[in-house]
Amino acid sequence: MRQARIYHYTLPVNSGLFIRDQHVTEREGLVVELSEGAQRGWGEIAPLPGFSQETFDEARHALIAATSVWCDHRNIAMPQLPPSVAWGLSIAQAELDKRLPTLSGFGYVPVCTGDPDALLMTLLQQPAEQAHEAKVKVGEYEVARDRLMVTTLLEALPVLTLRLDANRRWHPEQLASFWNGLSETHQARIQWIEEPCRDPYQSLAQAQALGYPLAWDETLREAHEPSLIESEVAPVWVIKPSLMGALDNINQWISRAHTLGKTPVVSSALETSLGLTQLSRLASWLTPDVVPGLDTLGIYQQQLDRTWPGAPQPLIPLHDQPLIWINTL
Ligand code: OSB
Ligand code: MG
Repeated sequence: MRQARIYHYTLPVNSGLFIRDQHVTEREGLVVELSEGAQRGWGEIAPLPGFSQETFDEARHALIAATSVWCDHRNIAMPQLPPSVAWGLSIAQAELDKRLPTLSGFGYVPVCTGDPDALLMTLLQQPAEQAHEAKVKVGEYEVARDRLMVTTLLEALPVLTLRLDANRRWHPEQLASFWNGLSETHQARIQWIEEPCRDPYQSLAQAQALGYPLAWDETLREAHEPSLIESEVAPVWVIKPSLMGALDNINQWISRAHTLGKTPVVSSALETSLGLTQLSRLASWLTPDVVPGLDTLGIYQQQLDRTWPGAPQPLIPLHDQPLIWINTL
């Protein structure tokens, strides 16, 4: 017998660093629990405002309909579902089938919250053998301020390399001024710049002109000519599963990246500790050689259902969240 349960969580967050254009103080999402005989699997469905195409209500409706199909042993048309729903259901199914390995590296690249000293403390506490990598969100303040932050970090820690993410906030001239203002040795320690400009063709043209390594994130999820995302000046693809769809789909993105010689990097879309620990397992499984971008648990005041090792927030059980649906056939 198959059974599906859906929980609805609402958790306070402080997400300003990641969702900069909206004032979000609460993160709302669903957890689906699939069971079949003694096997069980869980998945998180949480559209991210400002990034997901679907709303929370659309996701909830689609999830309820799809769980009925699942309980009925019929095939779920995954490509027709909103990405967050397809991802959550497919990862719950993969857990139930024991296809998602339990091994998890729990590695992540720390994000600079704007305080370079706090980031340096975090980096110095990391195991010595772990590569010194960090991510800096740029483009919110003046170019000179971003450049000062980057050079301060690079000078403070000579082994450090940085991933930069502008979330499309730079004009091509600002990007050029930022990049040309760095010394060549500092440029060589920038792993990549993620989505520098509003128009991806500007990011591409500037990568060709300036020679910085470009990473695609938002652009991967928009319909564009393959020549744009496959361009050799963009060696990195940021993979955000809950914005991209079912596990099969994620697998295809990662294989396509590998085939093209690109680096796929698993990254968070502000999941709770439940979703985040699954992303860590996914990254250890499918992209074992790249440290994933999962330093987002800090926006939460609680952990949900599963713990991230070393995280300070108290754990709250899933069963304390309202159960909004049970589906049994
Ligand atoms: O642009 O990569 C982004 C988190 C939520 C929404 C968008 C983004 C992010 C992150 C996650 O930056 C952290 C990471 O990728 O290292
Ligand atoms: Mg990004």
